[in-house]
Amino acid sequence: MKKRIFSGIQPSGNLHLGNYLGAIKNWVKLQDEYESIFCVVDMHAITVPQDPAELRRRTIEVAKVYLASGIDPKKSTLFIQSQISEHAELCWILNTIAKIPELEKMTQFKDKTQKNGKESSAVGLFDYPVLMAADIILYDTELVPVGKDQKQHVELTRTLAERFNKKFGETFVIPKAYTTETSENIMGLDDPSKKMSKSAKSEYNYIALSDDEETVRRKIKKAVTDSGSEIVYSDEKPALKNLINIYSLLSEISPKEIEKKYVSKGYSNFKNDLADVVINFLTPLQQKIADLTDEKVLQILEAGAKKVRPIAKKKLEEVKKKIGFII
Ligand code: AQP
Repeated sequence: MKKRIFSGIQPSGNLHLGNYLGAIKNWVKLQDEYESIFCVVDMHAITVPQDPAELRRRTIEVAKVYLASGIDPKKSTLFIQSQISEHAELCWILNTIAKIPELEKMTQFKDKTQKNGKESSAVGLFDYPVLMAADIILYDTELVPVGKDQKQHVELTRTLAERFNKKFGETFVIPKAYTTETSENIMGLDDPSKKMSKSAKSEYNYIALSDDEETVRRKIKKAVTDSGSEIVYSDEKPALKNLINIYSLLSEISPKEIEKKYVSKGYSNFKNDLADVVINFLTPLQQKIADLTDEKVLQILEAGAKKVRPIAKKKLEEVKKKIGFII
């Protein structure tokens, strides 16, 4: 029996290089080895305000990115989170064992409330990690391939699953986060102290997977760099380190080799070549996305929902029985 992996991305904005390099790139490799379930987590997306028409469009767009990146529906199951109501039901049950200080500690919640103000933040944003825990343990997931920014949420998932098992008897598999060096956080191009993010205020924070050539060149040109003119890969130069990481992950050239290649060549040469590397990656991906019709993608998502529904139903029934609900 293959081990099961589960992961998802929110249709909360334009997918960017961080989402690809931190998550999707790993999924594509893992689908041969693991029974893979990949979800478009639209219920997570509405934890911050979304325009309904845009949400619908982006939900399909995220699934297109999965497929165009190489997620093969013959090997992996793809579905939309809100089509399986068990996620929300299990989230509610887990809410009753999760503790408020555990959620208050979550970095993503702190970052997002800081960005938008606590007064205007929804309760759903606070509860986001509990819904994520429900997503994962509903399917007896063993591994969760995520970017490093999500490791803390997977830790909380483990805590909640263990707590439930202890209280009500063995029910959930305890999942592990799966991160590799390619799940390294890709940082914002405008601020290397914060991760690249779909919901960033400035478009100069990220390179969207849908950006055209001119936009990519403009954004990379504007990307902040550190003092000095040498191309060196070092923690003392976080902005440059981030750009070298992107270059390296997209070209499979190691950071050391990149350093060598640009000895006494300066930022401008390096940035021009980085723009070429990014464009060479994005152009075929964008073509594949354009070739996918909405109808085809919706068919794949429906077939995926049909496949996972019985698994989710069975697990939730087990949970309900254990906690004393009459089913
Ligand atoms: N900057 C990043 N570097 C590496 N990995 C990243 N991921 C996101 N940003 C980076 C990984 O992408 C997957 C999907 O993330 P998500 O959409 O569910 O939520 P997120 O982590 O909150 O992503 P964003 O882009 O920052 O979205 P918004 O701005 O809407 O919150 C996850 O595996 C994540 O680790």
